[in-house]
Amino acid sequence: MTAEYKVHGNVAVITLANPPVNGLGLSTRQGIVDGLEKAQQDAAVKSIVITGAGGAFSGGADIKEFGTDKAMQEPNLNSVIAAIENSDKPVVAAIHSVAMGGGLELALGCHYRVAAPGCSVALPEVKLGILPGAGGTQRLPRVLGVEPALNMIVSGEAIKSEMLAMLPGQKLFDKLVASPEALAAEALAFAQSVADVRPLPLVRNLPCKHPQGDAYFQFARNMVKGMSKNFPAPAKCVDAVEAATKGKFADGLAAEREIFIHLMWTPESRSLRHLFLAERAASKIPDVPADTPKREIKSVAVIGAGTMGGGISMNFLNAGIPVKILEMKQEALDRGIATIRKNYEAQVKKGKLKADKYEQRMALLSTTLSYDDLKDADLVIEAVFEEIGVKEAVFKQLDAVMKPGAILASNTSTLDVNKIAHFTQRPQDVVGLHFFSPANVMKLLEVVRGDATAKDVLATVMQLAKKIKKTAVVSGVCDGFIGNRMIEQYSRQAGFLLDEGCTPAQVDKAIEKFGFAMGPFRMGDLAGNDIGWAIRKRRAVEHPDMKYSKTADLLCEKGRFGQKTGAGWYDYVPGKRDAIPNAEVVQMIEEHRKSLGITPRKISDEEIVQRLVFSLVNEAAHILEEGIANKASDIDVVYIFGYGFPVHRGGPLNYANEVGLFNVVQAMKRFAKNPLDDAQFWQPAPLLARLAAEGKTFQ
Ligand code: T1G
Repeated sequence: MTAEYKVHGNVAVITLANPPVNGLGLSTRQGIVDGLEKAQQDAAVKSIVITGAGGAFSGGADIKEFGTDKAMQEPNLNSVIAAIENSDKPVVAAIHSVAMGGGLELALGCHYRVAAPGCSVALPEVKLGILPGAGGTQRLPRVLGVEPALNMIVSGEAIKSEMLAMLPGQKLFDKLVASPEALAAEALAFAQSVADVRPLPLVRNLPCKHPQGDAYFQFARNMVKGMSKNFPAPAKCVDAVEAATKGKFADGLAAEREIFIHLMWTPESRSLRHLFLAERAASKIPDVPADTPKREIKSVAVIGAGTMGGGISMNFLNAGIPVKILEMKQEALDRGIATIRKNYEAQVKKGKLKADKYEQRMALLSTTLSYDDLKDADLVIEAVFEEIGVKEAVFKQLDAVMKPGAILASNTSTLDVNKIAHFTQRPQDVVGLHFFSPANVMKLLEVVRGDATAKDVLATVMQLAKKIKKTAVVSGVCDGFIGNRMIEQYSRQAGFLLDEGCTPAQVDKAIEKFGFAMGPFRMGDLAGNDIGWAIRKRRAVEHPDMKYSKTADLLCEKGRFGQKTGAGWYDYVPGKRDAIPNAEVVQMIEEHRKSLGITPRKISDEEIVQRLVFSLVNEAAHILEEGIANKASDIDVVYIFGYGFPVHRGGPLNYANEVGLFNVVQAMKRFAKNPLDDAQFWQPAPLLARLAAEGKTFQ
């Protein structure tokens, strides 16, 4: 049983013990009701305390149970809460650290709540595409007031217990103790003090009204509508809280339950729950045990003070880790430091960073022109020009100066990490750390595992990634690793669509309607079309048979590199990001079609989206079967956090599962018949073909 029962004097204490966050799984729920039953039967027990062991009161329903029978199996959470409310003896929740979702709802079912300061309190269900399903939308407004409660439920954000305790008229906490250490004793004393109080107070009996109900909820709906594109749950939260103000508690609870079950089965909720677990699963490497010893990273060196080197450095400064940046020339260093300062000052100006914190971070930063100054760093990350000869020179220098046991990392986005590792005498200490620009903003970090990379190096960088608030995914060594290898096929399809009859705006609009923030052509203009141009030139040498549309090269030959040159696929007005279609570009594409003897055809948005998205799916299936990625969910994490795949679709492979792999393969067979496309590419990857044939999904 993952709930312990112990009697202290005349108080029974039920302690949730389901690490890591006391998720309210079936056995924990059973343990609570068994404890309540024991307490009712024991005449010596006058009152009851429920608390959580370890680092949480409770993180809510056990997300790992969702979608299984256990999640709804009795006693379900509503039944547990009903058992608490029907207890003959007072039940006191002793809350600390984390009280979220079902955990907070459990506490709201208790007669009293005693909290420690510093406890993160939230109803974050909306972030999983659902809403509180155990009375949270009905009880929280009764103890906090309608507006503060609705704000918490719609945002899903955590608020500290001491802040909530200050809300005028709040009835969430009956007592806020002085410190977390004082909670246990104070909760016991409180439980004794209310042992004889009758009637037992029930949150459900509190009134729940809003003075301008209709107007307020209309305002709330308008606000929520604007901020929840693609997600149905936030608007439903408003409906559920409004129900709390409209009628009897039982009716409101029934309304909440109905909405909860509806939302649980929406594809958006399935996607969000998939991503919640996928993001956390990414840090687990199948052959690297969680208890693998990690190397201590007390200081970091960065080679290169350019855009990437500066952004990378900021991540470590933000985590309080000293950074020494090396450049070849003083002016390059000065420029790099100035850019870091500019980035911080912009954050200070926006109120996102306190001035003293800014100075603390800058105090951790030093610079040098000499490799010898780097020798004591525990980790060095090179972020120099993307050319193998330059990398070779840098790694040979690093190999000569860095202390034994230092980790040598390359920020390369496409080059062979195995080759780089063997420029040194210590390939086991070499790893790829592929940050995404802007490196101090983008959450994704591809950790590229060389053949020789030691397991403790991997374990160390995965732990370090969490510390610098990155979502790290391990990739094997191949051209483009995971994300860039997939976007290569996506970009090829985008080019073929132009050859066959689309305009850049039509392709972008179709995929943006699907949910991408930016289509491939607006994205190219943002990143710089010259980057893709350089990669295609390199690829033309390495893979001469790889078929591309020539339109992107024609565009670059006109110097239309994108926003940085004021014009690319689209035109741009200085200082604005609006992509303005350009007639000359459309004409250039038309003339190119004519030169190929292609008669343009009308292409549906559905075909555009399928070819772009399924090209990602097929390449991902190859990446999986080659072992470049450890699991399908890792690829979804890469593409959501690094390439803007729409969150409500859950990632390319989650989306393929939703569509049905049989249907994906059927579409690919159609595309393979198109002579202007790449029939060879559209042969389903063996893994995809097998799963589709067996009626299975990517796991
Ligand atoms: N259920 C199961 N496992 C959970 C969990 C949960 N609710 N929350 C966290 N974990 C696991 C997580 O997968 C990871 O596992 C480990 O705990 C540490 O998580 C009826 C139905 C609590 C603030 O949405 O926000 O209640 O990787 O890395 O940064 O209305 O986890 O170690 O194997 O995030 O310290 C509502 C979600 C559920 C809370 C801790 N509750 N969790 O953050 O650690 S729905 C939530 C969090 C619900 C009711 C409905 C955070 C945290 P592993 P972590 P952290």
